[in-house]
Amino acid sequence: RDRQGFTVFFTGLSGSGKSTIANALMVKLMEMGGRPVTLLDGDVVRKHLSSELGFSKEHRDINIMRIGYVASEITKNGGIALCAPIAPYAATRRAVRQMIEQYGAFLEVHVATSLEECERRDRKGLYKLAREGKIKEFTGISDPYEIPENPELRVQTEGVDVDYAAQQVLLKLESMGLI
Ligand code: GGZ
Repeated sequence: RDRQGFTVFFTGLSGSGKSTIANALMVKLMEMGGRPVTLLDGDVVRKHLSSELGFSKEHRDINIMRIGYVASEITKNGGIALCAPIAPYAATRRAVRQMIEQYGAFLEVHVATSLEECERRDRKGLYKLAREGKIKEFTGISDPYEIPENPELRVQTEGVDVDYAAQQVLLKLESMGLI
C-alpha cells in the first residue's frame, strides 16, 4: 500500500541530541522496510550543501530553506526525510512547513534539552569557546533560539535514553497514520 511521504523536522540547541535521535529513528524506520529514508543532518548539510554559509540570521535562513527544499522533494516523491538542524527561527521553520505540507506531512519535533544541560554536556567543547567569545553568534549563548510553540512533539532527553525518544516519534507517526 502506498502511503504519503513525510518529513520529520528536529529542532533544538547544539548538543541537544537531534542527530542522535534522528539516527536512532532512521534505523527503526529502515528496519520496517519498504521506503527510502533520507537523513539531512546539520553538520552533513553544512559540509555538502551549505559550505559557503556562516551563522548570521541570513545564512541560517538560507541553510534551513535548502534543507526544506530537499525534504520537500523527498516528501513529494513519497519518501521519508529526517532533518536535524538547529533551525533557531520560528518564521523559517514555518516557511519550511508550508513548503512541505503541499506534498505530504510535516512533523516538527522539538528536542527540548535545556541550555544548562547542553552546556554541561558540551560534547564538542563549543559552549566553552562560545563563552570565551571565540565563537561568535553561538545559539543559546550569543544568538537566539526561538522555542517552538506548537510542535507536533516535544521530546525530553534528560534522564531518558535515545531509543525511548526515537520510539516516541515512531508512536506519533503511527498515530498520524503515516507508518
Ligand atoms: C550554532 C554552531 C555555530 C554557531 C558552529 N551557532 O553541535 P554541532 O556544532 O555539531 O551543531 C552545530 C552546527 C549548527 O549548524 P546548523 O546548520 O544546524 O545551524 S542552523 O540551523 O542555525 O543553520 C554546531 C556548529 O554547527 N556551530 N558555529 N555560531 N552552532
